[in-house]
Amino acid sequence: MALKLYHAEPLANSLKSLIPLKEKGLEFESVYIDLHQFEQHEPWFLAINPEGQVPVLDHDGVIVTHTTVINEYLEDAFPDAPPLRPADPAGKARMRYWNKFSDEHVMNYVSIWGWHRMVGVIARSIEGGKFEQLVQRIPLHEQRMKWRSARSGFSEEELDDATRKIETAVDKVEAQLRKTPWLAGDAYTLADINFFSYCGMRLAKMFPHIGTRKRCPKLLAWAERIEARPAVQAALAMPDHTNPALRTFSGDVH
Ligand SMILES: N[C@@H](CCC(=O)N[C@@H](CS)C(=O)NCC(=O)O)C(=O)O
Repeated sequence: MALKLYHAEPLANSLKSLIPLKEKGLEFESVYIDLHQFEQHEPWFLAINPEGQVPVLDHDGVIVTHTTVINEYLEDAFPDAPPLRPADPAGKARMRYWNKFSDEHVMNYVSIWGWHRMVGVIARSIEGGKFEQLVQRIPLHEQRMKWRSARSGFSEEELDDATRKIETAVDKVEAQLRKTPWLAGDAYTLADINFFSYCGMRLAKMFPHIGTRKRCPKLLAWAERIEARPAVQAALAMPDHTNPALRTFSGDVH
């Protein structure tokens, strides 16, 4: 059995699949993809994932992409490892509801702020002609547009809209955590790992302007509980090649 994960820094999507691998105690080969050098758009990597994104799981030649799919694949492929998914249908449905919520209503909006603060700086440091050449290689239309927006700068409207979406998400998660210790109920699941990786980790540092201390004390305590887990610490200790000058808001870079 050989497991390989192609991933970038332990942030956002890469972190979201590194944590389950560590929680489950699965041995895997780590293949670092340098997003700052656009390695994800190199032909050799596109041959593995034609969408040109990380992370990607390779399990004995079975290629699995998209974090939520990867994480459930690990549940199914390794039933003897510690589970991160409830066993009963209702619990599974609650977990999947929160996964869908984080994937559809959180990830992109946190990402806009990350791209605004960091990817924009990188994109603007590349000369115009060279930048267009790099953008032309990006397979997904939406990603091409996002790289261009990052270079020219997101509009105030886009940034305000993203903040509003993040506030709504934070309030929703806070309301749930007032009722149950974890998002899907009594147990820590992939749903917690999902929201934590996109938004929960270092929320107060990333979005001080939304007033987290008053607004979401349960969420902040929940995030601390997650961050203290040995598996999460191990995932966060994976190499980080981010330029330290750009790392201030690194929780949301990619
Ligand atoms: N829906 C995908 C999103 C993957 C994604 O956005 N990955 C980012 C890294 S966090 C990436 O590869 N960005 C580089 C790029 O798009 O050029 C998933 O869940 O895996």
